[in-house]
Amino acid sequence: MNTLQTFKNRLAKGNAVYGPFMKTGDAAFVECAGHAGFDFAILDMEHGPVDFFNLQNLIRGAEASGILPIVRTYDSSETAISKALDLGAKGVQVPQIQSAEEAAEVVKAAKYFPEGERGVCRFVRAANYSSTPRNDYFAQANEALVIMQVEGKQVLNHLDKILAVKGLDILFIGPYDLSQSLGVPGQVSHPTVVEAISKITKQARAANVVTGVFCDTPEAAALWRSAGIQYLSYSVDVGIFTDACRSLVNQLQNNKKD
Ligand code: 3PY
Ligand code: MG
Repeated sequence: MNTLQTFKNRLAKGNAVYGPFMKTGDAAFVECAGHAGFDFAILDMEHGPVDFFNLQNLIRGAEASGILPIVRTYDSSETAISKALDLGAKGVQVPQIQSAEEAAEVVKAAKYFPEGERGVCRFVRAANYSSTPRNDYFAQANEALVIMQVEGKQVLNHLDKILAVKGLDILFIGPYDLSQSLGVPGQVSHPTVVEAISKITKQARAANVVTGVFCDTPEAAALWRSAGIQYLSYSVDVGIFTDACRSLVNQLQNNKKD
């Protein structure tokens, strides 16, 4: 069972955590990932078809199978962030962070006073619809993880300022968007992209900020784990299912005729 606290303890000890992106919008896939032993699932509102009504069922699926529900918001707006948290996400992962100012706004939207100015409502799923005593709820809500994605080469010029933003828990590197901004779209193992990811990782580790990255091969996961990245988002539900189908089809087509 991955509770938020056990998850944070593992990161604090330097351990790795693994989890896929979820794009199908079907809670069964989230439950499969949880029962299979992944640590977290990123419920994707940026590139997936998921809406907020659907999102709450994905979060229920995560809770039922012991996997930590993180929501990748569709953007960095206040509603995108606070609605995901209201529904019970244990963390938000915000794409395309461009500046320290934007990063500070994200923290403000994700935290209640005194760390932020998140819009207040305690009649929400995250507060058991008001059953959670109010003081407990506001304290516990401020524990949710704040993960920010950097994925453009322009950001590299002021990464130090983003890393200094109070309330940032994990700096996540998006290799696909990064590859595009470096002029090699989709080539996530291109030397320029690998060099940029290594540089960001070193800078973040020097600032004592936990890093995360997306990978879609076991080799990339091993490479980035050995570079000290701890939050490893491994592929996507639909990609994992496609790979499993392809490998099965290959095996079946190789059956000998009797
Ligand atoms: C990227 O690689 O751009 C991401 O956002 C992670 O999949
Ligand atoms: Mg991206």
